[in-house]
Amino acid sequence: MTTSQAGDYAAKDITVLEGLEAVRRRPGMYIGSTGPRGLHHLLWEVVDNSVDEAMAGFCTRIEVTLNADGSIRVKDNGRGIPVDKHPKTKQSALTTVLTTLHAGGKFETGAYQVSGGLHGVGVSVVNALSERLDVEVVRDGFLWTQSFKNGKPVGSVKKVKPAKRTGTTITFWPSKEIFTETTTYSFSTVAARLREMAFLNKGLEIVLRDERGDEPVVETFRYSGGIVDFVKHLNSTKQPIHPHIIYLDESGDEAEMEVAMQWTDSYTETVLSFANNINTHEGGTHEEGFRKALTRAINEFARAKGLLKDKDPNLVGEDVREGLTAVLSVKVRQPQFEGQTKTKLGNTEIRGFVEKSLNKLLPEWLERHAGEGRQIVEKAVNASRARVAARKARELTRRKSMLESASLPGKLADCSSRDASVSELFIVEGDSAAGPAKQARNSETQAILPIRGKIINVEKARLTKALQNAEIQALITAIGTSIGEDFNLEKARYHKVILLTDADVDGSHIRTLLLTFFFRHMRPLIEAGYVYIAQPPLYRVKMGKEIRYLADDGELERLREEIGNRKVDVSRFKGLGEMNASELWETAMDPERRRLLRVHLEDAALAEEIFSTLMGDNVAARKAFIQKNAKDVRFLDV
Ligand code: 0RA
Repeated sequence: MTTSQAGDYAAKDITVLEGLEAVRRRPGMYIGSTGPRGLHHLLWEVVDNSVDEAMAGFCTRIEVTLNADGSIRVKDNGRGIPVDKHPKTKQSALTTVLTTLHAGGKFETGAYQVSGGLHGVGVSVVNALSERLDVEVVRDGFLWTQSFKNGKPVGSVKKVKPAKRTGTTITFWPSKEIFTETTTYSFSTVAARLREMAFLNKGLEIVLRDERGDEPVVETFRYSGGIVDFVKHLNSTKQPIHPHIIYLDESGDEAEMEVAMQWTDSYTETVLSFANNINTHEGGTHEEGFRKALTRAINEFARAKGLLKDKDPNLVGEDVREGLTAVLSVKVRQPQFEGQTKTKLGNTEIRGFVEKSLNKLLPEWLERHAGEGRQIVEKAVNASRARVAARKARELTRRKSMLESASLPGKLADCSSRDASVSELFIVEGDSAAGPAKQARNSETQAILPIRGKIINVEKARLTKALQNAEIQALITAIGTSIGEDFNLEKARYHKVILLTDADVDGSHIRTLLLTFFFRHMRPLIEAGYVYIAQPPLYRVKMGKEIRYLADDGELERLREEIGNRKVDVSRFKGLGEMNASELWETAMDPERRRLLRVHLEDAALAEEIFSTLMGDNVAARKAFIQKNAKDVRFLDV
């Protein structure tokens, strides 16, 4: 907005309205998309503002309510958005914050801001994309309110009545014109993000209420241990190899950092990093500093205690991080977010800050807990031995040639197209289903890879072992991207990898094994949106001449309600193998008629929890988890 001269209200107002019109014209520029992700962004934006108040030390409680009428209310007990009139604009600061692009943040310096990244676009963007938004502020002894329609004020700020304490309540109704796909929030997505926020802001109480169902659902997140509780939570289904969760923190002029970590007996590493509460999926300078200091501290401790001899080579980062669960959180005054998804921290000064802090703190901790230090080193030494042995056995070169070899697996029925963007790979369970699938397919664009029996559970095996598994080898060569650090998305031979498994327990087990493999070793394939789940129907219903395929019992029930007591002929499919080629084509393969669910991992921590719980050793935890989440298979259905 340009500065306007006194009295030049009309011109000023036009500039403001134009600003928000731009948001409505190109919403994707501001919130990424107008799909479910963009919709959720609106809420993150509002919550971020309240969390900023908490980080500044003025807010202790945030309440998020998913209302029955489709609106969302976010209430905090911060200072309240200022309502006083700006001497220049003659407009209440409240109106300015809600109607001016990028004017949402604090005016004072000194506070951390979640700006520049995914969020931080300002609540005015939420206002612009809401058909209605009501704001209530308690401040200066009064309740103040204002309402908006599509970003435009419906009236001026009203001084309603005297009121005690302070705070801000924003209620918004996402615009159905903008969010054409859906305006419904997912409870589990919101809960996961709010829980993460509560972990990252020690002591902050965040309450989530869902008033949309018959019975209200309430979850309260408050962690007095902060990220230590986060690590405890991530490791709740794993077996720690030492008792204490390591917690280290440091604050400097330019930033604050804290890290919590604990090693378990697993073979994978889980390092979650955050900058100003934003999950830095792509890493960045804070992670680089952390990794460097960690590798150094463990090596120095190992040598000092004689656990590594002079002749032994150093442990490499990969060895040191095997089985590690860590949460690294930094708060930076002016974060720079880079990378494809703007989730990579770019501030160069942070690398040195984190590394230097940990170069001091880590050795101190290890000295004070020498017994635990030894256990950690022992694990790293074992990892190192396994790695060296594998290399000695030419495992690495074999793996390279295997993964890069031009020869495709024998049982792959490939498609003829070499254009990956139109090519699809169906991973089909069992030979009996593979036959009809091969017959039915469009062989130009659809390839079939049969998977026999159970593939190896990569959660319980080191990578070298997993790579000896024939099913895994076939999978990797067929997809073409290689895995782990060698992964290259551009080499993907298909832009749709579709899991086609039975609708029964075995089918869902195989599906989870496959997803676990993708999650651990080909995560960018999921992140790129290339992994899908086909949903073959459970029922075929004949109603006279019409045939309908129904996904589940719920759909069958709805159909019965719909048709009353008309006579229908219902048959239940037992498995894919029972379908003939044309049925399989119609229900699971024909791009015009099939149902596909795209798999995506919005929240790394929840994904981690799901995979380690579903595929790990803790049977009780697995049972409890499945019972709790039976209706909400988010990772399998969003
Ligand atoms: C601008 C300035 C101040 C606070 C806020 C905005 C503020 C915004 C939101 C949005 C949701 N909750 C919020 N709480 C506060 C500082 C006010 C002061 O100095 O007293």
